[in-house]
Amino acid sequence: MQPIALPIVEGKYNLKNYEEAYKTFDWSEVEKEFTWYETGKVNMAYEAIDKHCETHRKNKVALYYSDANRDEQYTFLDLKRLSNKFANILKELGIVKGDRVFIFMPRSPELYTAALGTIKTGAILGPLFEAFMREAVKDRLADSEAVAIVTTPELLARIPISELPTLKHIILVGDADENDQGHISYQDEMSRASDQFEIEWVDREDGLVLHYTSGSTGKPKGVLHVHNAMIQQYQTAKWVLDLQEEDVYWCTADPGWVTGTAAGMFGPWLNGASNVVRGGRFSPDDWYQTIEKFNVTIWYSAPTAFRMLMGAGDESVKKYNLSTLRHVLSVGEPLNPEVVHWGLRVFEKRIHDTWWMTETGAQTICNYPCMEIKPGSMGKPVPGIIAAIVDDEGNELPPNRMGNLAIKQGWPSMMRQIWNSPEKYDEYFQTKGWYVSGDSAFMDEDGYFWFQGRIDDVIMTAGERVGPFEIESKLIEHPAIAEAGVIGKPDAARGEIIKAFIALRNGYDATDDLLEEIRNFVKTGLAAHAAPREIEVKEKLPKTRSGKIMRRVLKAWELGLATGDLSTLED
Ligand code: 6R9
Repeated sequence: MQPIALPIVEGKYNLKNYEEAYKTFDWSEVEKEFTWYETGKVNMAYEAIDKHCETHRKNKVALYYSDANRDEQYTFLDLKRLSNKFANILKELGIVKGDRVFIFMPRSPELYTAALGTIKTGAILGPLFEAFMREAVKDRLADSEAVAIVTTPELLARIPISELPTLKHIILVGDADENDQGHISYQDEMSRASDQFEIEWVDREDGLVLHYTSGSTGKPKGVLHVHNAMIQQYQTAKWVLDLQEEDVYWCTADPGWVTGTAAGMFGPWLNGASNVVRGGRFSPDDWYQTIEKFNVTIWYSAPTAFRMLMGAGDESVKKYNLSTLRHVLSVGEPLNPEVVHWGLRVFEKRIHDTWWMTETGAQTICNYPCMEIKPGSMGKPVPGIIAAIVDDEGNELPPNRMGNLAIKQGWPSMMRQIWNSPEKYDEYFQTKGWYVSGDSAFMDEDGYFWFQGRIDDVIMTAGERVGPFEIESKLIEHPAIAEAGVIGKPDAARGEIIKAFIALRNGYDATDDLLEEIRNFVKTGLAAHAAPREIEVKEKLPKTRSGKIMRRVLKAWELGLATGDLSTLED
């Protein structure tokens, strides 16, 4: 069954003819945009912010920020000066190129200032989502051997400083009390720091940002991106986001995730766009208000958010004037055709699905304004990107055959390292020059890609990527739990929810209180979004002879499917 394609809406788009561009475009065309073309050196923060201060954009608003208590705007010149100040603070602390500096705080102008200032020093930025709890924070800071962290007094307790020997500097944003003595006050230092700074010019292949993400086994892995990623982040912001001079752009993602840096900071600012950041939590009214208040023209969000807005009903959307919107996009999980049709009805706009990953560093398979959309499809490869469906040996499969979604190795924003783990990095690239994504998909006869599922056991819940192993490891730390297996259970609103199967130790009963305690144990130990929404107690869990929990069998139980080949099952 072939769904009906949504026709192109006429308009002046940056990418005018997809097929033509796909045939002729070469990444070397973009290289001239950046300083390395002349000097051999570069810096993302210069290209994103300072560069525009030498043009008509100097006094253009770079950042509109609002939350329940604040409502502020910053020009490119403001951000240049503020990030210079922050870079000076780091420099005085002795931070040098290549050091890992983490930022662990809610979205705020200070977060963006600190991120840009960090990059100006040549240090590698480690953004951490504010919801992470003590152990998740510790794993990431320890693995990367972070030397400094920018955080708030509220989050300070989640940083086990005494267990992190490399962590020398804590910079606190917000009112510190006497317990916080000995740490550095962001406000005090910013008020005295100079707003002049000599940028650390780096090589294209020097580290820029380290994003921790989940796989199906082991601890989260640090995906390293380098300054060279700007080539693709710049170009996709132009073609996919379609950013133009007058646009006001709102990406709803937090910089703790790749969407929030690549498409929430770098891509838009490289193009000199005005960026909206909304702090605080999701609420339909706040979100619609944000579009109305800032006259947002381009809006990038996620299926989970769209589904929640859809759930809030037409009445809520009708209260606001959203007529400035001209381009709407989605990323993070499959975008249901139903949501696309809802978008057509309530916004009178097509929602453009885009597919990419932390590891790809920028958008790779997308729908473009100048192209027909097939609701339910992720679209076609970005010009300059070669994508295919391959079998396990790396042979390309013909249209309509399901297989591994793969990208030809060597795209500009490709990750360059898994921190501390060259073996893990190599695992991605073992099939004939293809990067194998871990997603399964097929390509139809028109070249559109269709997502089918994850091949591994990674869970996508409310747009966030969660590794089952990390949750299982936490669960078995609980004294009542003998064994644990975690899967994603399909859920209409969240894509998947986390479901844990557990076996209890002798002497424990599966009371509601105990299950609630277990849920809280994960919530407070790892992160709220990692806590299982459902817990089912079993006598025993299905294991392989080598003792690995068979999540595949758990999933089959859950979905009422046949369990398939059980030859490796323990008994
Ligand atoms: C950018 C980002 C990556 C995983 C990816 C896939 C899922 C992302 C999707 C999608 C279906 C889309 N995913 N976009 N699935 N349709 N348009 O989300 O990065 O957090 O690393 O997640 O998300 O499974 O492999 P990340």
